[in-house]
Amino acid sequence: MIENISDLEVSRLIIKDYFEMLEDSLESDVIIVGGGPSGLVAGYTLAQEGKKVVIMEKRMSPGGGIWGGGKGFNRVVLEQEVAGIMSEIDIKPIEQDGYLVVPSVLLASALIKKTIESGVRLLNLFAIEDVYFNENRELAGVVVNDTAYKQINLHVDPLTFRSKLVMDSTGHEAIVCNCLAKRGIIELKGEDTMNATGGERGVIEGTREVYPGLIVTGMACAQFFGTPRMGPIFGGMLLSGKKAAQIAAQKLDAAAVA
Ligand code: 48F
Repeated sequence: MIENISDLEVSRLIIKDYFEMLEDSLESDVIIVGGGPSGLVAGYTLAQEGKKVVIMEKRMSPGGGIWGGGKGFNRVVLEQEVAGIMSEIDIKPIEQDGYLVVPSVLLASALIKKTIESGVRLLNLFAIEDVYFNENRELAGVVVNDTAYKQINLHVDPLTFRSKLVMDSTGHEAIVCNCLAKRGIIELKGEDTMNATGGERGVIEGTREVYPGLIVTGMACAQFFGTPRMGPIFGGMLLSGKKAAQIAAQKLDAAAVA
């Protein structure tokens, strides 16, 4: 029989655990803005290599565009090249006509589980509104507010979080890139029309450091380089996350030696 629950103790436990994580997240190796497929894969891969990673996601649930499948039909299609990633996150996809088919809700939840269990600090309901530069004008963090304040248009001053690298994993919004573009620091080409092959290739090839301290992943690459969108095929997003993690780890390791 459940009895004698202390309501105050429940509140205290939540506040204590959350604020310990929050304070620990103020400085990290990598801030990943956006918890979609590319950001989650980059996050758990880096965390498994011992890097300190914070993912900031403006919505309640990470997973980005995965949940909706295609037009709300809750399946996603992936290329055979991500079979290894499916094993990493413990999913057994259906193989059909040379593709992998997975329930979108399963893919989103498996990626989230893997990310949290790998030690990534996940801050949801965190909306990035600006970037933070170090004294050399390299990207060195983000300026963040509460999603709810932004939704009700309430002016509350934001907080700053620092990191050695920032990833723009915000998909079509490319919010970090846009913070630089609106000041004329970089130029965004804007994504091209639907073409799955060109889109997937463009995302993988485009995953790179596009400004000192800023790595783009996923659909943000298409916004940056003007490559096509590709609809509900997700292998390119997952491979982009892997490539982004590799680039970030190399940079962090090189900086640690120097
Ligand atoms: O859009 P999203 O899933 O990014 P992705 O990893 O994957 C793209 C695919 O889902 C799909 C596609 C093809 O396969 O075309 O679109 O490139 O996830 C982006 C995440 O970033 C969050 C947003 O809520 C989503 O979960 N996000 C967007 N703006 C902000 C943000 C912001 N200002 N602050 C924090 N998170």
